[in-house]
Amino acid sequence: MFRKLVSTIAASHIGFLRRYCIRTNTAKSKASNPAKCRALGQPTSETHPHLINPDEVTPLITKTEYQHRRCQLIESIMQKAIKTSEYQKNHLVIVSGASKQYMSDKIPYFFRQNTDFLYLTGCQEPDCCLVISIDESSNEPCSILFTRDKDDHAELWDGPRTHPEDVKSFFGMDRGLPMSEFEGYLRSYGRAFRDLNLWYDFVTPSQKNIHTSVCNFMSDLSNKKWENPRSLIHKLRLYKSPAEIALMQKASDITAAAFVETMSCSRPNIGENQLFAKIDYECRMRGAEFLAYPPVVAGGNRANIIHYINNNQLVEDGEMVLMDAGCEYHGYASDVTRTWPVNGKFTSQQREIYEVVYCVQEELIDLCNKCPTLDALFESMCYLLGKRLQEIGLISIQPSNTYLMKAAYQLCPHHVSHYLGMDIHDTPSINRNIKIEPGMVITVEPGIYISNNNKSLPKSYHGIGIRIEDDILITVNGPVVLSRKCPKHPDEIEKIASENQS
Ligand SMILES: [Mn+2]
Repeated sequence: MFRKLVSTIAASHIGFLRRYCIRTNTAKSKASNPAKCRALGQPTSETHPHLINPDEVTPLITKTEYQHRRCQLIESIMQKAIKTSEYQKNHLVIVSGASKQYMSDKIPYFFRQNTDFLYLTGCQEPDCCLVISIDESSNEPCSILFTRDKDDHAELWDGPRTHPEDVKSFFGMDRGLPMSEFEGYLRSYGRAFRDLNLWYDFVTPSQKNIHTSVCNFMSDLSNKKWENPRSLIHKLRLYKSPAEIALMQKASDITAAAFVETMSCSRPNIGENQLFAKIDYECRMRGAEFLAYPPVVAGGNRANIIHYINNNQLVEDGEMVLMDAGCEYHGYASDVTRTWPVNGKFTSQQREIYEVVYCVQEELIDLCNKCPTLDALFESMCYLLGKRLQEIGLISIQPSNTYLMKAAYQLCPHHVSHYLGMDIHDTPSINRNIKIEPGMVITVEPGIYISNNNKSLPKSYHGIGIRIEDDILITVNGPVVLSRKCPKHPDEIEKIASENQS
């Protein structure tokens, strides 16, 4: 019946999937919620009512939203299949979660879930796997979540694991199965449907055991046809839902407030590690789980090392601090950079360069009204920086724009923007040459870096490294600066940074 539906008329499968989605979304589990008597491998509204409301799988993201994301993925797969006349085949989609990583012996790193898997399931446990089958024998696509087998000893050490029986009601999946049945499931699926399209990321596998099983499964198939679902998932992740926007707004608010506290505790000879500790503390105290990435806390000339994360020097009187930091709030990141004088007062050269970066950043945010590509935004940054540096006499007046932009690029060697979301460099398979659209979140982060080794600029400017970075939501009414609560005007920066000077 399924095959008939999709093959009769191309458009009909969309209607079919819509009906499937509506049915799944409104279906009420008749069984009483087993989570009430049995703990899951992650917070629920019963165990963590301060974090999760009923019907949410993760904070603010409901079971319905996760089901909708899976439906959207099925839709994009079918749409792609129709274009390549593969729609009559059976499709098997496998997206694995991450495994725990160890720093030594039995000492784990903090667990980070595979983002694509988390986006589609909301499952926060290690070693799980999502399988979606779209086949001709059943009337509907089927989402299965494989979870770790019960293990009393392991659970004594690491806490409870989600039971496959609880997967339907909590995650809104069609089925839950124990991981020990994964290989058997693949084998019997391969026997039943010889002509199938496998959707699996062979390029960046996230779980060793799953990868081995899928490779074995693939080698046994007579028809070895596969595609990577990664870019389809990234296309969905690129556009943020209202709940995701609310989470990102909160992440930005927390980061902004933490920045204000951190700036205001600065004084000469403060350690970069102390500023790191301060921003981390202020973010966590406001509800963030942790910083979304190792922050750059760079005093003086070290700001010219773009990815400086040693953070182990003292910031001397007269130097600036460049801090690139942001928290992660329930799976969503913020990414903010501010640069301020550690003693609360810019020198005239610092202020001169700061104002150039500040004005260019404001102009670039304004340019987002025209929905350019990120690469076009980068070109604009080079041009605008070049123009302003010419105005203050740091780049010589030459007729050619190419010269201007090249000179500016030498002072800002990094891109001006990336997509932002569950990952810091979000949806990396999405090219930066597509026009930005409402629903996307991007960073705007111009900078000027004049190291002590710079041979073309006067010595009085040496050791100045400045970047200003904000998180921008694109809407139909123009750009919204999510990190707007983080001060950046030079007067405001000086005021806050001089609050606690002894
Ligand atoms: Mn950034």
